[in-house]
Amino acid sequence: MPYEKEFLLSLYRKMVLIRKFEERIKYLFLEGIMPGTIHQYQGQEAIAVGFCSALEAGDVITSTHRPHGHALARGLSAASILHELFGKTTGCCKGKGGSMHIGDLEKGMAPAIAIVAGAVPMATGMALAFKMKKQTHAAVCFVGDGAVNEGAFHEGVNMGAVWALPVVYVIENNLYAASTPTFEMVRVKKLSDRAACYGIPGVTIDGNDVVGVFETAQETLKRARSGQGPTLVECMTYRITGHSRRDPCHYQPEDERKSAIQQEPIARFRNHLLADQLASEGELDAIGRDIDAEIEEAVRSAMAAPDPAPEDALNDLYV
Ligand SMILES: Cc1ncc(C[n+]2csc(CCOP(=O)(O)OP(=O)(O)O)c2C)c(N)n1
Ligand SMILES: [Mg+2]
Repeated sequence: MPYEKEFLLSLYRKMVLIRKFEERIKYLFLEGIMPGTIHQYQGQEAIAVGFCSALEAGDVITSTHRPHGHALARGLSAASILHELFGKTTGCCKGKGGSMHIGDLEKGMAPAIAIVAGAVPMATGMALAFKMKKQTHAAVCFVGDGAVNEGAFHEGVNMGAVWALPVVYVIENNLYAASTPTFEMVRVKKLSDRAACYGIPGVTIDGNDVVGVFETAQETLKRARSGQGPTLVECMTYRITGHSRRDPCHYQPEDERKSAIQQEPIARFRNHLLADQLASEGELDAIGRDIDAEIEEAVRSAMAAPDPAPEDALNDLYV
């Protein structure tokens, strides 16, 4: 691979950070220690990491009801997210957003929107602002496959196309919208075929290949920044966790699930690094141990952090 070892290990590290973060909070949630609900990102890590690794300072991403992976990939700390999940004032949204509204504009992530496709017009609007201000920044809009049948998706993507805005629309096709199989909801064979109706390029790529995703991100962002407009990128992947809390995934056929797990992005990339002698087992395990320590410290500090004062409830409201 034509990449420095340091860069490849940074991709691996970020994917493992997301996986371990999600696995840790799954138990905090199931044990009733963490409040609220969560939608998790296990299995889709290569998409957030591949795309966010191609971003620059000043670029912005939008996210969905499944935002933890996007936030970690964009550089929000595990601690600032965990504090938010515990509803603490020290969280990235002062504890007022919770899981589905994670974000930090200073880090280049608009607080996530849980309404399916709700962030599409917002990403388009931020890209319009970049263009009007003559900035070379770009927006990356992550959506699920379920978003493509929402009106907001059509309106947002069409407007981005018409005005050739610097935005990349990224569909994370994990084959399900909650428990509904994606290809029972559309007649097209590829969701990227929808790009034709907006007159923009559409591609379908392997969303479990982190380096491939990174390369597509580089190409489509270059296009966006140079005034050539948006691209619709469909990343094929699989959600190897439940849709949300306590979902046992009974609707995922056993053989489909088994083969998807064999294709999951982290083990695949790890095997690749080892086979190409780009890293040793010891080095990769040490990365995992570092991350375990980082997450444990974040959990400890989140649980110890102060709860918001009741009188703060009406602060930061937009009226
Ligand atoms: C407009 C709207 N309709 C319904 C919901 C309830 N809902 C939350 S997530 C979800 C499924 C979304 O599927 P997809 O877009 O494929 O994302 P994934 O969950 O697979 O990441 C639904 C129907 C919602 N949040 N917003
Ligand atoms: Mg989906």
